[in-house]
Amino acid sequence: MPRREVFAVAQLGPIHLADTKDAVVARLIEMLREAKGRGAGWVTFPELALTTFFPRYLYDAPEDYDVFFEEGLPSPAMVPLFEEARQLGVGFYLGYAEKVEQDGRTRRFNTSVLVGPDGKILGQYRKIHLPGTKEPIGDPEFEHLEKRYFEVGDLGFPTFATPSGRVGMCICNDRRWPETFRVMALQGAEIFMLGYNTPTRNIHHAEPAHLREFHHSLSLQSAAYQNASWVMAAAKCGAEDGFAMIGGSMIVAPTGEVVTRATSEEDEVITYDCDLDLGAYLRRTVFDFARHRRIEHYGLITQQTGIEVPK
Ligand code: CDV
Repeated sequence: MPRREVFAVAQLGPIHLADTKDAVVARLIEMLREAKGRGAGWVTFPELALTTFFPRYLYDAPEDYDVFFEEGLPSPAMVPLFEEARQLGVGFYLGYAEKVEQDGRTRRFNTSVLVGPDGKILGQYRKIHLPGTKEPIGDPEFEHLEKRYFEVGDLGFPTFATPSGRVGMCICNDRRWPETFRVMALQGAEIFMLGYNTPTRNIHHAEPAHLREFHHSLSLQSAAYQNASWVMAAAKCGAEDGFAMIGGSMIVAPTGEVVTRATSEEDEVITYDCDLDLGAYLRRTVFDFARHRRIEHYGLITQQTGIEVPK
């Protein structure tokens, strides 16, 4: 009996500073219903899906930026989404800014949560590869202050058993680092879910616009192929108060092929009927990790971060 499941990716168009969380959640619910109508059992929503991409702005006092954060799970703003998903029997991935009392102090993370089709919280992931800076660079066009507002995630790259297969989560910049996906694949992940907010202009250096989408796609396609897993990638995109972000939400098969891709920079649902045994076949053959990996030669990957040229 082949294992098949329809997965949906719900891309979000812009969320402006003036937009309320209630209005955003209403948009998420509309897309959830559309996904269910197309037979989807799971929906992947973007990174920081409840607000504008606030790390582009400089705030000093926590009371000025706490409005972007969620406390509790579900937070009050999330309750209607959790309730609707449970009633529809649809599982989902949702990115949000998390504020939590932990280890005797207030901590803030760029987080995603995985909720099962029965409404049960399966687990969280806290973003590890935080891009940008802690201090402003002084150019409002290119500020990206994730290191200011968030701590590096402390949960590793966990994976979660679901009725549709084992799911691993990551967030945006994590997709540029192959270690992210390999660590999840080594735990048996068959489906990677991720949300992203990727500025259309590179925050590091000027480059041709087409490279932004190319590198996004390249990262996801190689992650899918090299780990024989499905990738569900959801953008928040379009111009948020004039700050443009790429779309390109997509579902990638374990062969590395993009099987469906969003065409707009607005709210848009894409779906695909995924054959989960396709990945299992590749993991028994070309990517049979147990037979072919040579860990005795991979030590440097966990022993050093930067380049150290041998003497
Ligand atoms: N939100 C992100 O993590 N954005 C990064 C940008 C800043 C490079 C990304 O990888 O798309």
